[in-house]
Amino acid sequence: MQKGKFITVDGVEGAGKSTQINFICQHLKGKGINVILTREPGGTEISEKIRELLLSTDSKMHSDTELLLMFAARNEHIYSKILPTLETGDWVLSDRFTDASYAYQGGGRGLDINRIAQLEKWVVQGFTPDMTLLLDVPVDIGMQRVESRGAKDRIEQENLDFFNRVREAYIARSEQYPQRIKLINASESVDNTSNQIQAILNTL
Ligand code: Z5A
Repeated sequence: MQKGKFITVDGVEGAGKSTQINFICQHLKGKGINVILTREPGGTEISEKIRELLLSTDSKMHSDTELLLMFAARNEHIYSKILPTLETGDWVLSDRFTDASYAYQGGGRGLDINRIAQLEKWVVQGFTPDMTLLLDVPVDIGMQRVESRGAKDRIEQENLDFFNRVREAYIARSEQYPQRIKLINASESVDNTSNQIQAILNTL
């Protein structure tokens, strides 16, 4: 039985997830909430190994393999980390979750949404975040922010069209699930984004 709350943060590259996740963590801790920080793909020993495979530039990967590996990592993450933590009453804050598969593999790669939904039904089994903060930024702005970071991983090497499709898919999901997915304008300053997030978190 889930007791803690499950919050996810998602968005295109350079939207500021990592930056804002630290802010959210501090904000929740300040309210006396025990929260653990995790990420996808990753979060457990096995899922982090799958992440390495997924992001490595060493070899090409079939899009279906990519989707299946995302869900394999997610399966491990949910059942060995997220659910056991929520059962203790602690909260879980995850940098990305299933929405990313719809956005990147569905929108970006153009995979059939029904197949993603089938995997979601199998692996995630109706378990959804209590709240998803979707940081939205135009792709060119996001890319400029991460430009100085150096070597790109396998997915980061995709082109502008790919990331524009990813962004559109995220926005479409926020329109489909407006109660859960809170669309946040992340194109302004870090403080501006944090203020929007704080106002939303206070409604929880
Ligand atoms: N992926 C997938 O395809 N399918 C799935 O199901 C899942 C994931 C779960 C790894 O994710 C990849 O996996 C990702 C999607 C795919 N591929 N891509 N691309 P990740 O989350 O680990 O990697 P990421 O998307 O590359 O995250 P990121 O680039 O680190 O983005 P971010 O966390 O949103 O950005 P940040 O580090 O907070 O900020 C970037 C820079 O911008 C940094 O210098 C900040 O100081 C700066 N920044 C942040 N906010 C601002 C504002 N407001 N103004 C100016 N500058 C700012």
